[in-house]
Amino acid sequence: MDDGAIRVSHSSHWGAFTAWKSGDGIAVAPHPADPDPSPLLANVPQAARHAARIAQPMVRRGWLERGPGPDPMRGRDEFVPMAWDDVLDRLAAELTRVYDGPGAEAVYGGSYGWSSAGRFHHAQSQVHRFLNLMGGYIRSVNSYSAGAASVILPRVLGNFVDYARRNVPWTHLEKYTDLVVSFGGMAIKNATVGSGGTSKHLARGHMAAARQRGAEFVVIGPLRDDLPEEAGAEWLPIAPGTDTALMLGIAHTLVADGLHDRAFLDRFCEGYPVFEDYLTGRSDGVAKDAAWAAPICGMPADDIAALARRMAGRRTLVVVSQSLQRAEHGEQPIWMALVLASMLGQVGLEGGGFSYGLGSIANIGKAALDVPTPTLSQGQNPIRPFIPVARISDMLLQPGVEFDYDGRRMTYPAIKLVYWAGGNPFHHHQDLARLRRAFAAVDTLVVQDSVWTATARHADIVLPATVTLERDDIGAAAFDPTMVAMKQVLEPFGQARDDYTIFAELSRRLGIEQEFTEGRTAGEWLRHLYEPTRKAIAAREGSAPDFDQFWAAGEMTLPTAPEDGGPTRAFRLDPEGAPLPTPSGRVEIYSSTIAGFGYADCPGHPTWMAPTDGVGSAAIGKWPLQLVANQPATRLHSQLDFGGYSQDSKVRGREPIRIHPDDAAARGIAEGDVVRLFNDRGACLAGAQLSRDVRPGVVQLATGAWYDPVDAAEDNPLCVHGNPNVLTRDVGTSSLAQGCTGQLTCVQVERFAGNLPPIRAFDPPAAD
Ligand code: PGD
Repeated sequence: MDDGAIRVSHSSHWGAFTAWKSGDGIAVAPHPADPDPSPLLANVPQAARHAARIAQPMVRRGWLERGPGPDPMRGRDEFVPMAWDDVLDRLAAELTRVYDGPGAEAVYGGSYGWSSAGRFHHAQSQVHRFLNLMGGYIRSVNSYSAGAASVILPRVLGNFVDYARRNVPWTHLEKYTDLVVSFGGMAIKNATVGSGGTSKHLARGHMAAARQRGAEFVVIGPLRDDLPEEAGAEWLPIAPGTDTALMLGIAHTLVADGLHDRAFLDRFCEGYPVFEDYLTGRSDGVAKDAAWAAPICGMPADDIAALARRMAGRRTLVVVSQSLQRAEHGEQPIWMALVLASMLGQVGLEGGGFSYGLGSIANIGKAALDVPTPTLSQGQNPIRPFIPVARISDMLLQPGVEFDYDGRRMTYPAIKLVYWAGGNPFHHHQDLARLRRAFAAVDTLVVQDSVWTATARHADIVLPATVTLERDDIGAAAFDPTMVAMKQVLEPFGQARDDYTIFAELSRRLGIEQEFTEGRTAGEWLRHLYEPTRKAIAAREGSAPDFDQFWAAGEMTLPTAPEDGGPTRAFRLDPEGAPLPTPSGRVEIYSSTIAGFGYADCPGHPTWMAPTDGVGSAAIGKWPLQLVANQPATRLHSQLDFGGYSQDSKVRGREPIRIHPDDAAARGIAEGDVVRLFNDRGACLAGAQLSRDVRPGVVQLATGAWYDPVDAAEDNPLCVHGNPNVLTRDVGTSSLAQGCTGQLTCVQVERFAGNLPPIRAFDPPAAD
């Protein structure tokens, strides 16, 4: 092990690690205290020096020659390399043109994306801070992760971090829970990742310990392996997108058997009688009993009734995954799970009740920190209009058109310039052919990234950013106790610069340098951002390490708050003294506020509404397989898709698609065949893996394979690599949240018999 190389502390969204130079690249080892390190670390060694890195600033030829303006050539044009000074001069001039002309309301700076773990070189914070100093920008609200949940939960329970994510810590599940009923799973591949970093991966260990104590786990979903083997779970394979119907069937059985907790519903909840009228069919003539739910969910009615009886009378935890709400009417399963937990009388009990997202992200279920973590101030945005984040194509294609969101009637602004840093919409957004049309409509698209993502390939101005390994930073997350000194290991690749340096240089040209930099170098900023954390620790404990001590140690353990179930438990203990922040102060089983909005796609209580693009729809008659486009197991989103671990998982270079052997046989598909997935929005290739862990009628293709159009000149080209977002629908969850619905869609699959096109996604684009 002693090769003389200097080993330094570092961090990523998928774990803290040690890094050192090795040969031409780097080597990494997980944090020694991590009991279950993420396999995604194996993508890191190839990352820093891969051919997919952007080596120098580039400008699209058409933009250079014809100037700013709508252009269908975006994504099809060649690039011209340009010196930093020249490109920054041109970008400063273009920003001036737009801010002086149509103004800040013509600039979209939502720039959604996970970027990287460090808190200072955090691309979104940097771009927002810069654009705010320019006069503001059209922002986005909510996330692709939790678009529906983050709007519905505050209306019916409380803010989703404190009331629904922090309320059931892993330690309570391990100690108290008898039965975990997990809708959508608690997959280790998801729990391996936490925004800002995670020092210890705990999910698997806590589930194993709970199981050993005698806790039982049930996983309800189309994929068996959405709970780890250690949980010893029973798998109830359900048709995708039908969880609300199943929960209603369970709830009806509880009522029919008199197993619902009337006292809890009376004291702690608002509007149960209205909901019960719907449940029993008194209001609409349809009883939502187990027999009603069975054909919708594709589950035997007896199994539904048996599950209901098993959930009553013991410490039961209803967990809903984040994936569940990333679908049409995604608000409903989240709200209905809360109602089910309320009918069981379990909300606010230790290890019981309702959890949103336990197991969906690494740091949910851990103790909150009791001190602030370093955060770069983004300043103030004076521009009021915004969009729900997943409505980007709607906005770019339909300026001036009105839309609904959370009780408001809003209007899409007319955007001229889009600035993106640290995100990849050609990974995260739906219906990519439509997104291409949307980006063709603006005057200028600026992208800062370290690699040639499809988003960078569609840009007019491409600025190369460093990766974390090429700069010093501080890694910290609100629910992880280890703050990490992320130390530089490598020199920047090619001409890449830190996002901070890029914006500082732009600021100088635009006369806002002092405001942007506050006169600090990047190193001075790290010391500055460390101070609030140090002061808070010192105030609690009398003393705290100074920055140099923290940096020399490589990490620091931060104090945490007690794991007491948070405000949900406080409400249970004292409903009048610690009411919920809802209009009634109680769990809103019926919400007169939501009912008052009058949305047909989100009524006043949880409701089963058949999807347009799923079970029982016309779409499934035409495209008979349900595609689950879930989070990948071999990378974070699209990040490091070229890394060794991700590449090893590919089938003949394509993203693997899992298909049930019966569905494969019906289509003449064998293990390892390349297949074509298609519907009326698009088509992609993928590599077949036959699996009985997938429900018949369902195929699973993870997100994150880099978009690779076989002929970029076509309007709707085949993606030869396997990006499922060429197939997904670009519609909001409902008029309430307008969240992302990328998780599910209907497709057909066939064996691909043509000549296999090469994968070009990781080759730099043609340059002059
Ligand atoms: P990433 O691949 O993480 O995807 O979407 P997101 O855009 O976050 O993109 C981050 C980008 O930041 C990468 O291109 C990376 O290279 C770049 N980057 C990293 N560090 C830096 C840096 O320091 N500076 C700069 N300038 N760039 C940097 C994720 C989104 O996808 C999410 S959160 C979810 S939950 C959604 N999930 C689904 C889904 O379940 N199903 C479908 N169909 N679609 C989804 N999309 C969503």
